[in-house]
Amino acid sequence: MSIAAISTARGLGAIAVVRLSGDDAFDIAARHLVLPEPQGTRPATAFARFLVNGELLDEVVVTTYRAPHSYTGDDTVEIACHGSLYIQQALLQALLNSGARLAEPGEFTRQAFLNGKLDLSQTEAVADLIDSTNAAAHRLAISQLRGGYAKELEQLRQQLVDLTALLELELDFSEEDVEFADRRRLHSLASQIYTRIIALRESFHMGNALKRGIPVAIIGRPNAGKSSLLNALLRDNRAIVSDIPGTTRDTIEETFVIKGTPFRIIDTAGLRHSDDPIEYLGIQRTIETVVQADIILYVHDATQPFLQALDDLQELQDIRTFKDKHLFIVNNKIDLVPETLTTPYRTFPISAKEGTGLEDLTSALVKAAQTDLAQAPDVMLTNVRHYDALGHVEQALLHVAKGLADHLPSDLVAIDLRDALHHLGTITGQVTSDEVLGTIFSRFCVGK
Ligand SMILES: Nc1nc2c(ncn2[C@@H]2O[C@H](COP(=O)(O)OP(=O)(O)OP(=O)(O)O)[C@@H](O)[C@H]2O)c(=O)[nH]1
Ligand SMILES: [Mg+2]
Repeated sequence: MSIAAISTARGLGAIAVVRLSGDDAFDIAARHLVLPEPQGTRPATAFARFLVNGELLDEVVVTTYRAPHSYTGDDTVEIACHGSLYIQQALLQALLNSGARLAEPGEFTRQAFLNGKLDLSQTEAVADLIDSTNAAAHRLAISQLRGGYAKELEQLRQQLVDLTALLELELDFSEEDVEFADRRRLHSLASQIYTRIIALRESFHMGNALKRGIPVAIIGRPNAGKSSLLNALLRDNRAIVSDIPGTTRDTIEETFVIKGTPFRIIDTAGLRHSDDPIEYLGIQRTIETVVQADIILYVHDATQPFLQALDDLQELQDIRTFKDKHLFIVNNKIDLVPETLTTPYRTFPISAKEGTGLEDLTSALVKAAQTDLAQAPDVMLTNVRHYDALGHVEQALLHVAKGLADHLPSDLVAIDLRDALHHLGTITGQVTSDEVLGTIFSRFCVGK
């Protein structure tokens, strides 16, 4: 059985590509394609005529891939035709009439996974690659597709297998009542793996930030101009701006890219003590946002005493939210108060209303992101599913370490080890369920 689908974007284009893959792909294609006669010594060309019921539908370019040397690992034919919607559909329909089945979303990639061309984490990287909208996300997806990530997982798996083998050795000996000395070695091996997993899981924050945008929280008193700043940065009237304090009651989130770096900028409810329950909830949400942000822009209204800002910052400092974060003071409304403000923090004089001072601020954002990136590990976790799976591995390893320390019998410890291996296997797809595969491949479009 073969599958077929239009692989280029829906709609009209100069050229469209129809992909056909499976064990009878070549036969099906041969029913429609007429290749030009070889002329003298001219090398074979990829041009062909595509016929439907003996009539010329289009002149096309054909690329053939013989199994296993194709994306899917099966025989594959890619037919590039003219992009007319009619031609695309008629060509696909002809292939379906000749015995192919319409491919489901992501089915070509699923086939690649089933044929062992890609592991599961790599198929997810393919989806990320297609989704990537900026340089940073693109770099991450490429490295997950090609780079160290799969190797890292394989090393972890190998270490877990080694640990299991050592433990089984102990099992064999225990019958002969040999005092097995090397539990310490087992323990140190287990904690090595554990440390590595913790580090990988910690990289998720940065990996995810790069994929979804580095979180930037805009905070400050009501009416300071937070929403105006968001709009100015986005060059758009995304958030409602008004002179009524407490206009923004819930967080508003938008992504934008500066110099290839994605930021996720979050406008929040103004910081103040409020009796209004909805506003109060908004303020709680603000504090959560601050906790998750990498960069904090505290917007100060230049017409107000800076003492206010110091109070707020002190209060937030007390709940220990600023640790390891970049904090910038944005002194807004300088169109009203021209004199400069000196603060103990990095301060940017701007007018959100008139759009002045924004370049320095955006440059500082990019620089802060680059500083963080420079410290980022080579291999980064970007996928929530993997993050969760590694969480299970981490738990299982904790049990292993505890079991070893408590001198539990080896067969009990082995159960937790197998559990760890199982969860690690779900990432690469060595262990998998239809449900998980279904969720992953439903992210793809038809034709990929
Ligand atoms: N003159 C001047 N007015 C500004 C500037 N930025 C904002 N404003 C005005 O200040 C008022 C409050 O602006 P918002 O952006 O709604 O302030 P906010 O901080 O989001 O306020 P809340 O959502 O209520 O917490 C509006 O009337 C804005 O037009 C500025 O740079 N200069
Ligand atoms: Mg607002």
